[in-house]
Amino acid sequence: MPILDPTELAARLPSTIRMGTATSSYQIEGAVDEDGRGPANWDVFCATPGTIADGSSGAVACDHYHRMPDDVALMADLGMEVYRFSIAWPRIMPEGAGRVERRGLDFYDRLVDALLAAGIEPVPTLYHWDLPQALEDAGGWPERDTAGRFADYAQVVVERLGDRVTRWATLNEPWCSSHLGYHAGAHAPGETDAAKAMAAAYNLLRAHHLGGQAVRAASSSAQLGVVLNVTTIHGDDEDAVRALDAIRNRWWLDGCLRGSVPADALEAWSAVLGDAEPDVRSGDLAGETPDWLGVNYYYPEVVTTEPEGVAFPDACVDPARSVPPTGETTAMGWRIDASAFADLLRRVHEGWGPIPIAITENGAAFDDDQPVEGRLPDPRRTTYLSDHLAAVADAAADGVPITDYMAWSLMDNFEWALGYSKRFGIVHVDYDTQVRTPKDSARWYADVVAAVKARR
Ligand code: IFM
Repeated sequence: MPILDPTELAARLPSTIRMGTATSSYQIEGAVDEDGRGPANWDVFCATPGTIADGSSGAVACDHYHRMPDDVALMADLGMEVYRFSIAWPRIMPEGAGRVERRGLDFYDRLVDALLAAGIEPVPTLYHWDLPQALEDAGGWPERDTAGRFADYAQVVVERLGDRVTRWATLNEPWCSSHLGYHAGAHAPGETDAAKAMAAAYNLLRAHHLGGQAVRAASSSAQLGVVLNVTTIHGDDEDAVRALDAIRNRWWLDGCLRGSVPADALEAWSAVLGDAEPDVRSGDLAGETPDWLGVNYYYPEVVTTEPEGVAFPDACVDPARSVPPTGETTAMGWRIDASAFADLLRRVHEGWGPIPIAITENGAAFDDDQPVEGRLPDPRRTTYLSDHLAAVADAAADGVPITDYMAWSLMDNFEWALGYSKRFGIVHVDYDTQVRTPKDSARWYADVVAAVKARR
């Protein structure tokens, strides 16, 4: 579709939708050795040869730790209303448990104050993949104990910031932390063990529930959320679609919103354990029903059972294999399909609603040019955002209660195993000088946000 006129697009969106951007700690902060921060699993993973495409790490990233006031001013200049960032557990509890590092808390305290002063709502995520290495050494997410340590950490953070922050997300995309980290070996800690990935996935559900209880205990006004990267799955083989859907979507939606795991996923987990049984205990998921759900959407999956299909990174999804995309893709090689986004939102609402849904990430990496005299045209990213915002408007018009849209990402940043080679930002970052330049997509997006605000 052609890029929509910002006013026309804003007129289709709910006038109440709050708009902004999202980032995460390890991807932007840098300053990994400052103010008492302890080592993270990603520091160790990046130091392992062959793990990161360009051999880089998040050691400097966007240097946001030192440039935070300017980055908040940049968001304010763009008219943003909401900002989802994550808190680095290794800054708060450098050993993963016990001792609290006051200087780590102080940084987020300043960030929250700066955001509020700029009229931007802070929406922190408590865990966006940077686990204290001490906990990874103790077994990481496959260990039950890690979920309890997460709850302790959540309590400390919410006690400090809960007087000013209302909306909290426990976890970001726990599917990645479990399946990419412990099965595909593509994320920290780089393991390739299906049984560990499933135990990690289960303990992340427990962490959401235990952490959620801690959030509510620490702040009576907290609005609790969790951020899931669920997606639409197509394919001509029903069993294959169901198998991937169980692990990718229903595990997380049922686990977080209903306090149960799907029977077919449990069966698939049992199958990889041989004689052992999954360690599932009564009351494990009986914690907290979230007040809101964060949905991160990038692309739909297409599955096949044919041998030419490619193995998925998920554990336990036999017989599903991935059909490689044809047609236009982003620089990540991901399909572009905005109508699948609207379908996903309708499905989540119909199947797991009613719950307010915040779009907590959506965006695209493309091979941008360099800025010239402060301008950087990025029409493909603007088209992607325009099409996907139109899909959000369609879903909202069908009754899906969508509260927010947060573009991924505020600025180019460390794209995990792909290093700095993929740029998702609406703001360009020159990693040599740390100069930020809003791309044309940021200018267009700022006009959409202004037009939404003008409707109120
Ligand atoms: O950069 C990531 C982010 O950390 C989590 N969601 C997907 C983004 C793009 O890959």
